Amino acid sequence: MLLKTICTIFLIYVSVIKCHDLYAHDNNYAHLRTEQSHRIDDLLQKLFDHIYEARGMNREMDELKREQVHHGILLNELISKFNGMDKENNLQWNALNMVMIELYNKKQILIQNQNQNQTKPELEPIGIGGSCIDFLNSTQRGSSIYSIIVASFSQLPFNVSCDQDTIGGGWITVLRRQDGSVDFFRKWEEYKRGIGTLDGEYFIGLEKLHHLTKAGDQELLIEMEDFNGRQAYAKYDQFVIASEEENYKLTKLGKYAGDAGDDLRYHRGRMFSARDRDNDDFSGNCAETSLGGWWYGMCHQSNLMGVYNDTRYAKGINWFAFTGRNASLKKARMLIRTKKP
Ligand SMILES: [Ca+2]
Repeated sequence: MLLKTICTIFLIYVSVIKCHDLYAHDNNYAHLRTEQSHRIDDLLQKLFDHIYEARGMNREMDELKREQVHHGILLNELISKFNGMDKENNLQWNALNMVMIELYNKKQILIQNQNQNQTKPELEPIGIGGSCIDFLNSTQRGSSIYSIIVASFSQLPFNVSCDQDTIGGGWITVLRRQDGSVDFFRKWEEYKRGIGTLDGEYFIGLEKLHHLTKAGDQELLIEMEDFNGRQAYAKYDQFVIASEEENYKLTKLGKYAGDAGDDLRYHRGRMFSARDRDNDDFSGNCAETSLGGWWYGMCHQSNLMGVYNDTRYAKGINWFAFTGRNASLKKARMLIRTKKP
């Protein structure tokens, strides 16, 4: 009985323990499920958050893309407007630039005059004009070096040698031959730019000559002297040299006056030629055979840029009616003057 009782108690004890274990196990299981569920909830929440965030980012991206397109359109509009304004701006810029250059030149002249007044008070200010004739009444310096501006050539002034004494003055010296100190058998670019110095043997250069004469309001004076001291002159009431595109053609030559003979007439309508630029009507190159540069035809009646004191046929400084072709002039000058209206 006791044994039965003990057995019964033992069985009951085992059952209770078991039940307790089962209960505890059930409790743990429930707890785990709850924990798992929370984790899943957290994960889901985080996932939703990410999705929400991603959607937000997509919206921002779309907005950015729209803005980019909008800015692109604005930029294109600005570029086309800028291109449209380009020409107008250029004109305004050029005008502004010209004013700036003018101001700069005036400032330079003021500085130059100031310096001259400080160092050489006896000299008149040089000043700037468009031609030697502009200085006839403005200064007492007489024949000298002056600065002129020829706007079509450059906004910057350049110096010229003015003769204010011969036949009323106002002459720009274009060519001067006097002692053979300068070689005049040159290439095209040198005739274009100019040769020698203002106070010596000199040629002003075809480019300046073109710009000075293209308006057709210049008269031309040519003075000459031979080695026997004989003097003569030729004067024309119009003188025009074309642009380099036309090879500096002598396009216009006005009425002749003088006692040297009308020996530039033959060269009217002819282009300039140099040793490296044959524009003449001769089968050979007149510049090579006459050793100079001129408005050669076949080849010349005058050759003022020939070789100094060269008496060989047609190679010297010739003026046919005055020297023939076997004598060279001792002195020769070409001068131009703006005609009075
Ligand atoms: Ca030729």
